[in-house]
Amino acid sequence: MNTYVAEVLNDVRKRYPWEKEFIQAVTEVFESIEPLVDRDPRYQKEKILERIVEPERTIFFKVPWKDDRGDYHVNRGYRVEFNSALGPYKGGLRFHSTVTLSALKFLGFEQMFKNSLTGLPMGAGKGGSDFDLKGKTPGEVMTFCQSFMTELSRHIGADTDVPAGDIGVGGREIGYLFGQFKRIRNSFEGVLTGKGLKWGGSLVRPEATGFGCVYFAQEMLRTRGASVEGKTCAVSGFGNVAWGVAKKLEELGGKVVTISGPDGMVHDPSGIRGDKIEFMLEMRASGHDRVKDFADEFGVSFHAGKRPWQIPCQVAFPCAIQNEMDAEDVKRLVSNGCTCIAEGANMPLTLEAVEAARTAGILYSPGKASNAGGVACSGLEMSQNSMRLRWTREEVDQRLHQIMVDIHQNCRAASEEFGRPDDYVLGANISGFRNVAEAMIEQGLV
Ligand code: NDP
Ligand code: 2IT
Repeated sequence: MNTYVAEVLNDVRKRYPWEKEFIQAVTEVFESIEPLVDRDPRYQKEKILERIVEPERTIFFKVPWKDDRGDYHVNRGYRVEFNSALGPYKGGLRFHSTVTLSALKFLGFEQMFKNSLTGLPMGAGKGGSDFDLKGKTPGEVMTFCQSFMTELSRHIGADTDVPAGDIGVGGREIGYLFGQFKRIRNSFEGVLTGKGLKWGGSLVRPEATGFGCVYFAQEMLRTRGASVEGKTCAVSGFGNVAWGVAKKLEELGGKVVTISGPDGMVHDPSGIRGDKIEFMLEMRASGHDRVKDFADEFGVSFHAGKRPWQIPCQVAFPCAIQNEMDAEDVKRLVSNGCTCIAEGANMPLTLEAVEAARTAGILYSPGKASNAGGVACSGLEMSQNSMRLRWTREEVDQRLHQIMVDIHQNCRAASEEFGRPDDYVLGANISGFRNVAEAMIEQGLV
C-alpha cells in the first residue's frame, strides 16, 4: 500500500480503535483511492486524507422524554457534521438501538462520497439516536422527536445542515421534527427533506432510494446485455428502501421472492407484488418490527433467524442494515446463480464479503453509488423548496433516473481510467473522493 495512505489509515485505527464500522468504511475507501493518491502528490502535500477523515463538527446531546405513564427516560442524540466542501451538511437521521458515534461516523463518511457522486451541491452529515421505536406509542414517538429537535434545532438550517430520514425515521417522524423546528425557530424553511407533500415535500422521495437502486442495477446489467426483467430477486429488510426496490422491480418485470426483518426471513416463491408490497408499509407502521406477520397474512413460509441469502436468485438487493451479508453468504449466492448484488442499505456487505464478490467477478455496487437515489431526490426537494415550486412526479422521476445513469457512467469511467473496468467500488470511491478533495484544496484551510 502507498505509504501515505497506509500511515493515515494506521493513525485512524490507533486513534479510534473502538470505532469498528468507521474503520471498516475508511479502509474500503482508502484501498480504492490509493492509485489516485499515488498519481497526484497534492493530496499528500495538503494532508487531504488526514483532513477528510475528521468530521468538521460532532454534536452529542441528551434527549430526555416522558412516556405515556409519566415515567422519565433519557436517550443519546447525535449529529455528525462531516464535511461541507460541496454544500450544506446533508444526510439522514437514524433512530435505532444500534446507533453509536462509530455507526454515525461511518455513515457520515460514506455520505460524503455518495453526495458527491450525485453531482448536486450537498455536503455530508448523519445523526440520530439510540432510541428504539419498538413498542412505543405514537404519542411517545412525538414527545421523543420534539425533545430531540429541541436541541438539534440550534445546529441546523436550510443553508447549514439539512437532515432527512434513515432507519426508524420516516414520514411521521420527519413531520414531528419539522413541527418542532418551526415552533422553536419561527421559520418555515427546507430544513429537513422527506417532508409531507402538502408542506414542502417532493413527489417520489419516499420511493427514491429503492427506485434509484433498481435503476443502478439495470445499468450494471445492461453492460452484460441483461436486465432485471424476468429475474428472480432476493431483497432483505422490509422498510422504506426494500419497499421502493420491490415496487420498481414489479414495474420492470423482476420477481421479488424474499424480504426479511430482525425476526427472520420470508420466502414467497410466487413473487411479492401488488397488495403484498403495500403490506410492507403496514408492517413497518405497526411498530412490531417483525416480518412473520407477512407470512401469516399471505400463507407463505417464514424462516426464523434466517437471512435471504440462502434462497437461489439472480439479483440480490441487501436493503436492511450494515454488515448483513458476509463472505459465506456471497459464495452461496454466487453458487446458486446470482450475478449481481446492488446495495440498497449502507455498507451491508462486510469487507470480506466485498472481496468475495469482486473475486467471483459478479456485478457488485457499493451503497454509496446504488443507494444515492434517496439523497439525490432530497437534493431535488431542496431545489424545489428554494424555488418555492413543485415539480411533477414525471419530472422528479426523470431527473432521478438521469442522476443514477450518470453516477453509473462516472463510476465506470473512473474504474476504466485506473485499469479496473467493472470495479464499481474503485470507481465510486475515486469519483466521489475526487470532487470533495478538489473542493477542499480550492477552499484552503478547511
Ligand atoms: P427502515 O427503518 O424503513 O427499514 C429498515 C428495516 O430493516 C427495518 O425493518 C429494520 O428492522 C430492518 N432490519 C434491521 N436489522 C435487520 C436485520 N439484521 N435483518 C433484517 N432486517 C433488519 O429504514 P430504511 O429502509 O430507510 O433503511 C434501510 C437501509 O437503507 C439502511 O442501511 C439505510 O441507511 C439505507 N438507506 C436509506 C435511505 C433512505 O432514504 N431511507 C437512503 C439510502 C440508504 P429494525 O428497525 O427492527 O432493525
Ligand atoms: O443514507 C442516506 O443516503 C439517507 N438516509 C438519505 C439521506 C438524505 O439526506 O436524504
